[in-house]
Amino acid sequence: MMRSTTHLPARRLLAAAALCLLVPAAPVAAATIATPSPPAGDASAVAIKAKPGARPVVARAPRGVVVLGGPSVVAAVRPSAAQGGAVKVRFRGRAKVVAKATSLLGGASLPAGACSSKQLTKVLARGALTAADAKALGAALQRRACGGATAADVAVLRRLGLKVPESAPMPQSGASTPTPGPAPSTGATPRPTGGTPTPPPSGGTPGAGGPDADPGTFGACRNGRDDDGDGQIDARGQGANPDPGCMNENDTTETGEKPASAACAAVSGVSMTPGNPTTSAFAAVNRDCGISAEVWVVVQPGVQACDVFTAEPGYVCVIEKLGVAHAYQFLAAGNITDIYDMPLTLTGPADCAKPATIVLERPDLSVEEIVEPIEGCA
Ligand SMILES: [Ca+2]
Ligand SMILES: [Ca+2]
Repeated sequence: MMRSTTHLPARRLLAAAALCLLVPAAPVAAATIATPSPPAGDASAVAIKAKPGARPVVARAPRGVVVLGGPSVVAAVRPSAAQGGAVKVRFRGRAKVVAKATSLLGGASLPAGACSSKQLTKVLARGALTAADAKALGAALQRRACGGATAADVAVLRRLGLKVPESAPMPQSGASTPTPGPAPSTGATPRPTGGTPTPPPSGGTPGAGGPDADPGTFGACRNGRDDDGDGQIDARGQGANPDPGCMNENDTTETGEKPASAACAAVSGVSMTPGNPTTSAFAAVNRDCGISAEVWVVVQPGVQACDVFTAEPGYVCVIEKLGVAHAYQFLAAGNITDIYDMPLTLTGPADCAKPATIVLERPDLSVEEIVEPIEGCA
């Protein structure tokens, strides 16, 4: 008893001292920063003063918006099909906005600090793009916003749904041929001189002028025609039965998609729900199909609501223009998956005469399709 009373105060002091070492002096503050909402087909950015090396984390991004950036700049890129709204990012520690640009493609420029490193090439959220496209978008936007953009960069930005002003020519409706001419440099952004107006990227891609290219007006993916004769027409959003060979409406060929393997097709497909065989359907992609980054489904006359269940977290199903169901991983939340189960509600009684299409977009950007009659459709 005596012993403990004499030693207790010293022990308590020691314990209190140890506790002081464990408790941080002050909680680490987090700053949330918002970008201006970019117009459709454009990009906005904020220049930021934060700790060097601080990494922004996306707290909120409208559907389809791509977020790029690092410690001193964050850009919100809104492809034409993406929703509007500001992007919010969080930084550990103090961070504040020092400059804003609402329209990077309209000619707003970034402060030199934001351009001195390649932060816009870092993808924080890829929206509805594949990882490779999001990366290509970042690199092209970095050059576009900071000077040094090439015709190939402009082509990449346009292919991914951005509206780049006509400082670099592109074939327009009614234009006769893509004949080169001097580029009228109307854009306010710094651009390299020369202005060679050829849109195809370097490397002499022969496919750009292939058999189903349509020089002069819109390309093969938005001309309303079945250019490759496979019964599918144009890009998603351009027609009721889009062609998976079109990456988007600015693509110049409808070709490139391949049939999925027989093993995959055997265990996958679209079927009507037995209790409601007119407007309720189910699309399934199963294990023999291998990993897909994204899946989209076309059932006539269209899909008005969808859901997706996969083996990995973070997937959403959205309805795109003209009733295409599109399942993809929102904000790259984890591993991509090989199994997709997608309940679908159709816009009207299923058109049993028309096959359903399931499109598998692979991580290596190749595209496979399953085109089959709708099971249980009468
Ligand atoms: Ca076409
Ligand atoms: Ca095709």
